[in-house]
Amino acid sequence: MKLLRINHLGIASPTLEEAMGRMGKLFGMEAEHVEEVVDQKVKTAFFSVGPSNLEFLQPTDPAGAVGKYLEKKGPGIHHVAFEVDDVDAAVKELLGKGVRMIDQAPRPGAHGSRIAFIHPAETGGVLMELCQSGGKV
Ligand code: CMX
Repeated sequence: MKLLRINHLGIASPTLEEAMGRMGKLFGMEAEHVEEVVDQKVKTAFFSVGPSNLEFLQPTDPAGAVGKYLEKKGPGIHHVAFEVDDVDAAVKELLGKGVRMIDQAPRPGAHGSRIAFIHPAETGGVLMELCQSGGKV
């Protein structure tokens, strides 16, 4: 597999309103896309930064991955997402190497993307996402 770019950094935030207000105040930026990803129990807001993005994540369920993260660690960088051209092949490749994957097959992400997470125990403590862009970011 080839990592094409950092598609986004995911940042856990108690509310999108607060995160969007801060981006406006600090950088004069507005969110380009806001979307609920039901499967992941989050609402997301995307800000484009050059070839990459910031994805703010508000939990919709305290028992979801971001809800639990906020409860334990507070707001901050939650994951890094690498874009690949074929996420199915990338997941198969990692599974074939015996890598512990959170997702055994890609799931739906924001912007029509398909995503799969590698367990942080395999990555030196950084939650890594592989994503195949839906063509919009
Ligand atoms: N980054 C790094 N480490 C993390 C982490 C994160 N974001 N979230 C949890 N961990 C670590 C914890 O520190 C803990 O480590 P230790 O065992 O060394 O203490 C370990 O993972 C287990 O943590 P936990 O709080 O018990 O949480 P769970 O095992 O229930 O879940 C994880 C952890 C990573 C498996 C879960 O968060 C997950 O499945 N994540 C993938 C899906 C996801 O994050 N979705 C939200 C974003 C969706 C989107 O961008 O659209």
